[in-house]
Formats: sequence, structure tokens, C-alpha cells
Amino acid sequence: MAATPDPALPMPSDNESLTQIESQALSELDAVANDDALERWRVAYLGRRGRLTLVLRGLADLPIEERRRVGARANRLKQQLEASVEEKRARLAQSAGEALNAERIDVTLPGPPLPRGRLHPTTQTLRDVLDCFVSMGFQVVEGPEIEWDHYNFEALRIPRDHPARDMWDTLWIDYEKDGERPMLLRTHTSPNQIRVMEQTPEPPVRVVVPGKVYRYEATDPTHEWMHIQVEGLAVDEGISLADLKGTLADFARRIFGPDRKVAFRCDYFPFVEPGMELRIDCFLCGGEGCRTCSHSGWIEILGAGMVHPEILDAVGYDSERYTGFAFGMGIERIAMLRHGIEDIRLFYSNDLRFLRQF
Ligand code: 2NL
Repeated sequence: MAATPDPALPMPSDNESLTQIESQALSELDAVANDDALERWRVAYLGRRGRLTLVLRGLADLPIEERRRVGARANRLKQQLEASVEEKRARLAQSAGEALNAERIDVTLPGPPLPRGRLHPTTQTLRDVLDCFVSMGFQVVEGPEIEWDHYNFEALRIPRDHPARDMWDTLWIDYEKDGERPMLLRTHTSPNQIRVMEQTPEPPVRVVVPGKVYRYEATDPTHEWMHIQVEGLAVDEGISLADLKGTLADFARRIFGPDRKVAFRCDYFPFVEPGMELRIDCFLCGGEGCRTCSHSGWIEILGAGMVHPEILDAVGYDSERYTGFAFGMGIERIAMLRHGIEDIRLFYSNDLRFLRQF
């Protein structure tokens, strides 16, 4: 049965139509970008009802002379288009392969190097200090940064009207009870030592307590409104000033060098009796006098003393039986001395040029 020519198309059975079919077919084929489009194109021209197929079927209706002429040309075009399809198919396959190749990942390649971080200089010094005390049998204990007035001041023999409170300009929490502000940002880590003693019914107690502490004060090269403190506490039967001296001299020599001379000098803290400061001979000038030791030959390292018996009694320890020593130091100060850093604010200004040096 002869196929019915599509009325929308020009009469296919002449040279002009074949020329048109050829040029349209080739330019459309050029735009084909994938296998699906290629198949649609093949059906449109070479399929059972394709444009060229219809021409070939219509040949039967032509006079013999014309049938030969048009037939020969149509068959050549058919071969040409079939060859073009194959060529296009091959090219599409090749470029798909190339795309795959371009995306291929070599899983055996080593990964790009990751930038390595480092510990903050205060963290490094903090760890060295804690390691030292841990090796002497102290336990590390952390506690809350928001504290009750009771733990931060009252339990440490610093009552409301005590002049020593002037030493701790406090950041109070915006919370009122009975017209008072009983909560604050701790000004030292001692409150946590009170907590440890309360939770340990009987000595021995041997703890170091690190942590952030806060003061309401203006910053300058040696003061920050937040800094890191380490306090230590040892309570047991028979603990004496000699234990305090031996422990802290050993600490000072481990951190600042085995040849350090140490000296203790009277100082006052409301929670100890007697109270003292520990100094080491200046490791920069060897005692001659320089800027770091303010030309005294000595550098203050920490404060210490024998725990006031009233503090022991208040946590339920028998101060006739038990004695203890305690100490406290600022970690930034230790780190500044070790590294020759002259401004505490550098630790907390997030300047990587500074931090990358440690
Ligand atoms: C300093 C001085 C010191 C203490 C802290 C303490 C804690 C309890 C009882 C007794 Cl629970 N004492 N701590 C004692 C003496 C000095 O710190 O200059 N810190 C930066």
C-alpha cells in the first residue's frame, strides 16, 4: 500500500524536495547532542514513516524515467543519512567517554595536605603546669564559672564588709534574691576547692583546679578581664609549710629550669595563714637585675599559704587534726615569662601572626 504523503511537507518525489530533506536532515543532525535526540532524528527521516522513507515509497507512483532518476538519488541520500547516523552515534559515544574520563577520580592519589592547627600558648603552658602537679599526685578538677557569692567569697573568709573584697572587682550576674545579687562570675577558682572539700567527707585532698576567672577591670599589658588561673590544694594530717615549699620549689624548677633559686616572702590572702608569695631568681639576668625582674633580680610566680583553719572547720574538717597548703597562679603570667611576651592582651586578640609563633 502506498504511503500517504504528509500534506504539510512539500511533495517529496522531486529533486527539490530531496535537496531540502538533505539540507534539513544534515543541519538537524548537527544539532543532535545525545542518544535520545539522535534516535528521534533517525525516526523522523529514516523511520517507517520518516520523510525519506515516504519519498522512497512514493517512487512507485512516478513515471518510469522520473522513478529512476529520483530513485537513484533518494537511495544515495538514504545511504548517506544512514552513514551519518552511525558516525554521529560513534562521536556521541566518544565524547561521553571523554567526559567520564575527565571526571575520573584517582582514589590512590594522596589527599591534599591539611593545615595543621596548634594549641593556644596558654593551653600549652596550662597543660605543662597541670602535668607537673599530676605527676606529684594531684587530681585535676574543674567547676562552674558562674558561682554563688557564698562559694566565691563567704566560704573563703571574705565577708561582705571585708576590705579584701576590694581586691576582686566582681562581675555580678543579673539575678536578685532577697534584694541581693548572690551570683557572679568567679573571681578565682578557690570556690571549686571548697566544693571539692565539701564533697570529700575526710581528707586527704590533693587537687589542682584550673579554669577561667573574671574581674571587672580595665585591661592593660598585665591585666585582662578574663584570665586562666590554676589553684592547688593539699589537705591531710601532718601537712606543713615544708610540704608547701618542697612542692612549689619542685614545680618552679620543672617549669623554669632545674637551676632556679626559689624564695618565699610574706604576703596576705584572707584564706591562708601564713600567706606568702613564691619568687624565682630572674632567669634572664641571673639575678643581676633587668627589665623583666624590675631590677630586683627576682620574679613573682604565685601566691600560696597554709589553709586558714576556719576554712577547714567550715567544710566540716577537724582543723585540730588536719592542715593543708594552697596556692594560686595566673597561667598567662607563667606563659609570658616563659616566652618573653610583654602584653597579656595578645593572648586574646586572635592575631594569628602572634599565635603561630608558639
Ligand atoms: C594568687 C594567689 C592563692 C589560694 C590562692 C586557696 C584556696 C583555698 C583555701 C586556701 Cl580553698 N587558699 N587558694 C591560696 C593562696 C594564694 O592565690 O596570686 N593567685 C593568682
